[in-house]
Amino acid sequence: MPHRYDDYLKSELAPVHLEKLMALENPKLRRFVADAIELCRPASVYVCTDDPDDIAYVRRRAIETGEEQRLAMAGHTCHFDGPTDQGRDREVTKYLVEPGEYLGPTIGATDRREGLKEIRGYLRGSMTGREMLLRFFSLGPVNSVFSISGVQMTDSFYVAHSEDLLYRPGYEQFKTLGDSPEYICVLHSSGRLVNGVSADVDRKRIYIDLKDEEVYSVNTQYAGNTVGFKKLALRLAIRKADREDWLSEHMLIMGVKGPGDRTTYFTGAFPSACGKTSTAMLPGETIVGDDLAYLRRIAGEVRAVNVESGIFGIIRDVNPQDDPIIWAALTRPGEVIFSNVLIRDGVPYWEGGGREIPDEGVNYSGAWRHGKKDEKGNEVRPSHPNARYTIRLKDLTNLDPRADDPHGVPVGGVIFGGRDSDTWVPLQQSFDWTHGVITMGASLESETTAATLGKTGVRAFQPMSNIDFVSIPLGRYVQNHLDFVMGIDTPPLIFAANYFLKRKDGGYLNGMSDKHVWVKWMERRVNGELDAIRTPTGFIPLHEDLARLFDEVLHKTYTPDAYVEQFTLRVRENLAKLDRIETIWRTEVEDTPEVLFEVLAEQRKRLEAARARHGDTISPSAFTQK
Ligand code: OXD
Ligand code: MN
Repeated sequence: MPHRYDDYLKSELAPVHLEKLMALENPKLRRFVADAIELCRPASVYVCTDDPDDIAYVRRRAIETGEEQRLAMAGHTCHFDGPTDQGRDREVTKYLVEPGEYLGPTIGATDRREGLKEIRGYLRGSMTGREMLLRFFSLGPVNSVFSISGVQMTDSFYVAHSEDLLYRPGYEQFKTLGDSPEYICVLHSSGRLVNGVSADVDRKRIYIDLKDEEVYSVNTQYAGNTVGFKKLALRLAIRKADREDWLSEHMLIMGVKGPGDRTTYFTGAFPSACGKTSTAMLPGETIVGDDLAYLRRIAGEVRAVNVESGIFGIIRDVNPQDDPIIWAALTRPGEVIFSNVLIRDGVPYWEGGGREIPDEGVNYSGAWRHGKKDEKGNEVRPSHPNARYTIRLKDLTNLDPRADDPHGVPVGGVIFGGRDSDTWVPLQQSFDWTHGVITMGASLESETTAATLGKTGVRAFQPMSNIDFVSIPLGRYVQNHLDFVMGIDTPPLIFAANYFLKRKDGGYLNGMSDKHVWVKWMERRVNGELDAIRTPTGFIPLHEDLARLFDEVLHKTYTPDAYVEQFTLRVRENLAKLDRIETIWRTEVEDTPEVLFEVLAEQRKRLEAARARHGDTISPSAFTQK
């Protein structure tokens, strides 16, 4: 049945684009698009299908508009975000909630009516003289029980181009929706641009409307704030997962090789810039995804898919020794978008990249030369600590053969890990699912990083590494994790990893590649092949098993002294952490499940009993093998 907004669309869209939109036969979509056009007033509208010509158009226009510049190597481009737009902005990212709806104090929210009024005010006329793009994607493999459709409207060719690398094409899948309203809508405008970057930084807003499943983002370009299907859709997917009884997580997915031809799949939740991508990229193993996972129970198993099909990764420290596969993808012809690196003569440079950084070039601050200071007198680094690369996973040589499997991969283990300099041992396994969800996932803390704006290195509560994105009351979110394995005979094992433990003198206790040994140990544990030592906080490895794996995997000797230093239980720190965690769950979260306090209390009892017998630092040899 024709609607009044159909006439409006007819008057605004060129026939070729109108036809592509109408072919979707989706009334909610037509209403949303008509409203967005009326609000943002673009000069024209371009509807992209999955057709390679449409995709090539976006790529070409990103260069022509100056949002991306061509680099010396074929297919490589660079984009700069503004100096105050270099990370996810938590302060101005909010959920729009109805009066009376309460998500809890840890979750930024604002009144829906007020918020819509404010952000729509900023969007009004924001696309004047520019083209609005419509892009359709599938979150998760196409035509799968996991997949969610999404549509993004944006006036940024850089954003639309990035999405092309990061998500599976979804126009054809959208057709199969018919008139269903079950998909995610995102409207983004970079706002007023000066020298190609969003100028009205004090009017930067990212609002997520929980009622209509719509996301609005304005006056920002940084992909974490604008690429709708990354962190913005994650927030809506967590709501959907809550309604439908599955999990939407900030997790990597990888295949770890065991003896013979065996591959065991793991998911891993690490906060941004805490080793998620480098774990998923361990050499000899296979990557399914490095950032976002949907998990479902299917036929008595936990199965997972990667929401994405590309990587928006931190480029700092990507070098031929530590990340040979990514390095190769970044240094051969092919489609790569670099952002916020230093450019000199068409070549990108970044810190820790293993090549000498020139003394001058161009970066997000404009012309740059060594020693440049910003207006506050702080040194401007050649590349931003959160500078990034965007690539397709299929351009990597280690992509798992099942990465696009519509049934997902079976999950054998779940890893939780944060940036923790003084408390957790480098590796441990929980006693069971509940113990892992509570003392590892829901107790995760991590020092802040450059992936979000604000001070770095501050210890922060990071349950499941997902705190920035949780969109339901936090207690309910944890309860969903606890309930998730109901009816599953052998739930995945849960592990806690800590790559960032330090000695008292401040040096890291582990090398960057040690994590490879840890995942190999986890793989053997999932397959019931190795013993472990039972400590008050979980099972830890035996020295002899790690020594064998260090030799096999890294060809390194792993001494008993190193083992004891790394795996000594720091009782005081663990008790202090329990205090912090319990206080947050008790005083800041209203709907904490009672079992969380019981499990934390049991952990406290075990730690206190161990301290009474052995003191504040306890060597692994004090505990028994099991
Ligand atoms: C990301 C992030 O970009 O979490 O993945 O910031
Ligand atoms: Mn992330």
